[in-house]
Amino acid sequence: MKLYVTYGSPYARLARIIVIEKALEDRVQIIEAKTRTPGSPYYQINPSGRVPYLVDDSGVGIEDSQLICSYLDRLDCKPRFHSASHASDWAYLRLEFAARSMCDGIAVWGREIARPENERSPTTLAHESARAQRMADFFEDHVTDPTMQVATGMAPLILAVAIETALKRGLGDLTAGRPQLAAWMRSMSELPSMQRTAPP
Ligand SMILES: N[C@@H](CCC(=O)N[C@@H](CS)C(=O)NCC(=O)O)C(=O)O
Repeated sequence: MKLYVTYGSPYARLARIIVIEKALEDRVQIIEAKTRTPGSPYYQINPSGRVPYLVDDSGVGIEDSQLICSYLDRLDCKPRFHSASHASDWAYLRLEFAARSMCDGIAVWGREIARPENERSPTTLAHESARAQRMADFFEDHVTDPTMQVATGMAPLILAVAIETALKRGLGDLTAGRPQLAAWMRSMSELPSMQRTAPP
């Protein structure tokens, strides 16, 4: 299989983490895609131009980190991050989707800050920065939930990737002044799969 990524993408990082966690490195070739480039050859492979994108052994391509992580996790029929009980566990699901929402906002901030300075929207930056702070407050109160502990689902991985992306892109340390989130993040950052996929 081929997994198309960029090394700065938080979404592609989630797929790369699952490849490591599920010991799929021999089966999945990681390929760097050229995104956001007019005429990129990658658009012939994935017309949306987004990463991550997985092409399976029969040549069928699927996009979106949510689908790709679920697919990779289930290859051995022993999903560790997509348990059947989570599928209807609303207490867990609301945390997973809150983490996705936080990650989406941080990705928007990252895209905006990557533009030339005269093309950036201060309104968008301020809006996403405030959202990230509110979401960090929310998770300060929820990271002690049993379902937020390592290897119980996608929610902890998404939140940890979001927080590290914010730090890397200059949005700041969202764990500062939030002791529970800081302690939780320290243990998440020690995971080999997090360390081996840290953005350049
Ligand atoms: N919902 C998608 C989001 C993927 C996404 O937005 N990827 C960004 C990188 S962080 C991308 O490929 N952008 C290139 C583009 O918009 O052309 C997922 O979870 O995979």
